[in-house]
Amino acid sequence: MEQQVKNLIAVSLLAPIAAQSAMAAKKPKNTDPTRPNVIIILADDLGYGDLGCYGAKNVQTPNVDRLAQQGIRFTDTHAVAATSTPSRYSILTGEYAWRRPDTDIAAGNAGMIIKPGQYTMADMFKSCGYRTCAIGKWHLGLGETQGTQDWNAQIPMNLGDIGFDHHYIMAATADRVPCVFINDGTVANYDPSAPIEVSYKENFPGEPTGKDNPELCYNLQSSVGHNQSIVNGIARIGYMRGGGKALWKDENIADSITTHAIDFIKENKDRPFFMYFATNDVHVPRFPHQRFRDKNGMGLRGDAIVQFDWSVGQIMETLDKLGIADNTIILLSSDNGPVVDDGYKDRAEELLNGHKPAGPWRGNKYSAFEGGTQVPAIVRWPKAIKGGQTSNALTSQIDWMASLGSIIGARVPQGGAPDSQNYAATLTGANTTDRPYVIELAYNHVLSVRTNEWKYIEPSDGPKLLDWAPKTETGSDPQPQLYNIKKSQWESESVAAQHPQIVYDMQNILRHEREKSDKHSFFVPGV
Ligand code: NG6
Ligand code: CA
Repeated sequence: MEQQVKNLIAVSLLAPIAAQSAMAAKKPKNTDPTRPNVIIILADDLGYGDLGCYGAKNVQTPNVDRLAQQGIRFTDTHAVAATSTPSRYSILTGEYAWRRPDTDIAAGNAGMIIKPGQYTMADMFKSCGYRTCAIGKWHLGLGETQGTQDWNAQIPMNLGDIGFDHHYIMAATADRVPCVFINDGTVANYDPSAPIEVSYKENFPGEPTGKDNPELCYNLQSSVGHNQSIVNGIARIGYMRGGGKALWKDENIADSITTHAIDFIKENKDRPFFMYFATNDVHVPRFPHQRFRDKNGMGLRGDAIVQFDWSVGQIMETLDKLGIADNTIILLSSDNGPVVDDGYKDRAEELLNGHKPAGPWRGNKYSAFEGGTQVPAIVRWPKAIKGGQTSNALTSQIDWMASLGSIIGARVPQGGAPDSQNYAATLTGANTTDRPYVIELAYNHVLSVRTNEWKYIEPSDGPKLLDWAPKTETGSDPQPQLYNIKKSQWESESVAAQHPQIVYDMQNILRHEREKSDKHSFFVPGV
């Protein structure tokens, strides 16, 4: 009897939800395969080897693994750059970041790097009737020029001016001030009693810093740098004052952005939408919510991966409940390769226990070696893509814009997305055609070229290791380097001397690509 009552209660409680989702599932309005919803899930510093479906053993990622099982897992996809700002710039504009001098890792008070005149991925979707949004990490500047933003009012130049209908973002990274979310151009939860000031030059009088007050860094301590303003017991890069109740708590960032993403999906369930969902995970400071802690043996870095997987699962579940998963493309990837110690004492290095964040590749974030730009990439679109596929095609995130544009029939204006090529057939598994070559940009501005068989790294004079990111190989060498990737994924011994013709051909690719910058109408800031 008691059990019956319990069942009854359970059924009656579930009924409205079930009815709702059945209703939604019955007739999703957007079933047009030429207007699929598109969600880009872009993780931060997530490595090729950090996911179960890419071989990780020390951490579980069941949601991402399921996404891969239901779609295509790519094994040779490259970010355009080995750091965030240039990588994201390239995804969102379809232009190689290295064509511009001002796309290095942006400060939290950088001016907008993509100016309103430039054609963006968001413009492209908007032109086809999509509702567009960006949620999470931005790191491409806000406002007109560096350091001139008034964080206490609407920031006059923002993502709304480059095609995003809705935006809920952090200006840069979680380790850079200002530590507040910005909702459609104004600080979210703004606290008038605590006006916000930001400087990347000097501290505000009387404010504690990580350098002078390490005892106030009760949540995480710095290992390198990260010794300026302290927010939530964690010292950051840059100085800020104020913020009050608008200041984020690092442990709530994933919840906050995931909730906003779910709300956006729900609001737009009946019309085509494009969502750029850029997580803070697994970038430093890694400080995930308590409920994701201690689920794996790798400490905070592993917990951040678990938290990322949770966010992905929430988005998948939302699509399922609304009955719109079938005609939604999810593209999941990372902005650059992984890094273990990136400036906070989170024990990531000592707890790896055999885990290889970059999988089989040499180097990591920042590096000219493959680990700098080799990223996981998964595409799921149940309506049009058969699940369970693995594609070994050589692909680059630079082509997402033209490829997605071709799927939705966008007419890209002349000069728009100039480096992006249409590889929609590869992206959707219709074939496994390689890009003829992929260009990679390292932190030290060195360019590399990958073909299906070869990897060429141009000569440079810099140090072999970054002094501020321990164990990070730059890939620099004064000699040109050539590796046969087909023979060995690990770039161990350069065979440049044995293959002068191939070195020449690879150099020619770079020369040819660089010459394009002089000839055509690439966007030049300030002109
Ligand atoms: C570096 C930071 C690093 C990270 C990186 C940007 C130090 C010592 N290191 O300067 O922690 O913030 O910039 O990462 O400050 S990215 O993924 O956004 O490009
Ligand atoms: Ca990154």
